Amino acid sequence: MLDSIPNNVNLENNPKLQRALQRWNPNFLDWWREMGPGGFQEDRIYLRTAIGVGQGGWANYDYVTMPEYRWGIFLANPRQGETIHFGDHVGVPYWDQVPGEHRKDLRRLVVTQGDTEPASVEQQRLLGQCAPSLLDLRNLFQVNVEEARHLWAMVYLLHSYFGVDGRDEAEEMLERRSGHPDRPRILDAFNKPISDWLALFCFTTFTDRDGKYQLASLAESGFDPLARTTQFMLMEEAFHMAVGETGIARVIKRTAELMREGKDPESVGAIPLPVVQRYVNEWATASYDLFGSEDSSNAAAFFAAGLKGRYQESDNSRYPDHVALDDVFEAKIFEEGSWTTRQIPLRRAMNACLLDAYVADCKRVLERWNAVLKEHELSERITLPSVRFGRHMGIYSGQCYDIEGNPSDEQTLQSRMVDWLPSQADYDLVKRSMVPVYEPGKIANWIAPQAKGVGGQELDFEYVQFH
Ligand code: BYC
Ligand code: FE
Ligand code: FE
Repeated sequence: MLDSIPNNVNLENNPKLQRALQRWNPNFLDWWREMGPGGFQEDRIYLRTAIGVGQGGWANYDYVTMPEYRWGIFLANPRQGETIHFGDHVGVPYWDQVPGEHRKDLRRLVVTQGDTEPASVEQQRLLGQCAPSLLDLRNLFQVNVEEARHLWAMVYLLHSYFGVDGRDEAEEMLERRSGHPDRPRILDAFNKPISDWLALFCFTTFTDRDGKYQLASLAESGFDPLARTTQFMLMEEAFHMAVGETGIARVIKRTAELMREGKDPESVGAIPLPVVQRYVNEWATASYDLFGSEDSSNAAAFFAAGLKGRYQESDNSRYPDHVALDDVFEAKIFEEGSWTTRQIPLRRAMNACLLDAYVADCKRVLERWNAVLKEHELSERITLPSVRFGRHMGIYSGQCYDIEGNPSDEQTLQSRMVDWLPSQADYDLVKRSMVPVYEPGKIANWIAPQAKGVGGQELDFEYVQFH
């Protein structure tokens, strides 16, 4: 079985890694059958498989059943530079082994990153049962197999570079479970249920985008295997985010069309804009928390050690100073009745810097969603919640801010929460819309069709062949 793993890490000539994967793989497959997409393991899905890092390595579409998917192990091509370009070790050659003094931190970063990947598959496991079209169903499974490949990527690092501890961590990746009371996934957003496709599209827009920013910051790492592994993963992240962004755009389009016709979207099983807004608020906020605290000694240590950089750290025009010892990051915070500016030493504020870059990216997505409303001559707009609203991590957690980030008080927040976050009635409404549509070329009533097919196929292609 292992000879069929597409890879560019010379697996053929690495008996130690082969043995490690031979032990891990059956457990992985057991996990996939138990926690992967529920009910579709025998069906043939028109999926893309990465078989190389070059251009042609990408465009391999064919029917496969998911347990037979060829999960691969890829590193991006070697980087331009050859030396660490930020933190305390600027100019030191990239590490191709784990430096002893950074072993604990690196292991933790790899484990945290790796843990999110199977978590997301678990969160999405029942969505196939209410897919709005065959193409959406196929796209969900493409995301799922790629997240599982991301798990493979981190497990490759654990087995290759972290010895016995790495092997144990690789096993534990398959033992934790999203939302489990005793063995939860590591980061909070990965323990939240994703019960419908509106939540899926918000998750892939906002939470996979956290993935993009975290992976990009790890792609700057002085530990070269981590940098090149995450660089390759970023290519797959673009598809996940596109599923989310176009998904929400299609929901908005459908609702806007109905509103233009003077119909109440809910009465025909579509989703009213305020419900979309509340889902956006829920998932954007949960994703902000994934950046960790704005003021973080961990972040400072990761940066100093050259393990985790800022977004596009190697771009000198973005960051003239890659040592970051002299600067501060200013965070506005409301304390004891007035606004103050907290000055965070820049290295301690690396999570905040990454969050800033992320929020700017999210704003561009919202502009594109709002362009759909504008095209339909509607005055409604979707907005992004303030980074101060509803936080459970960081300097704003435990404080009272409204959705726009203005200071508030607990009572007001309580009374306004139904306007800002989804209520049980919202979840129920969305759930009622989720009727499965599995006929090629057909689409559910709550969402507009995709603009085009995938893998060179038309919209009405049979993307999933049921057994
Ligand atoms: N939930 O110093 P702090 C993806 C913990 S998504 C629970 O503020 P730090 C994907 C933290 O661990 C990308 N715990 O933060 C997307 C620490 O614990 P200890 C995933 C949290 O450490 C969709 C304490 O709180 N990749 O790939 O600077 C589908 C204080 O932490 C949370 C990564 O995250 C939270 N939200 O930064 C599939 C990259 N936030 O020390 C996949 C690797 C913080 O008290 N991870 N804590 O025990 C990291 O770089 C960092 O661990 C974090 C946190 C950015 C997550
Ligand atoms: Fe991923
Ligand atoms: Fe992803």
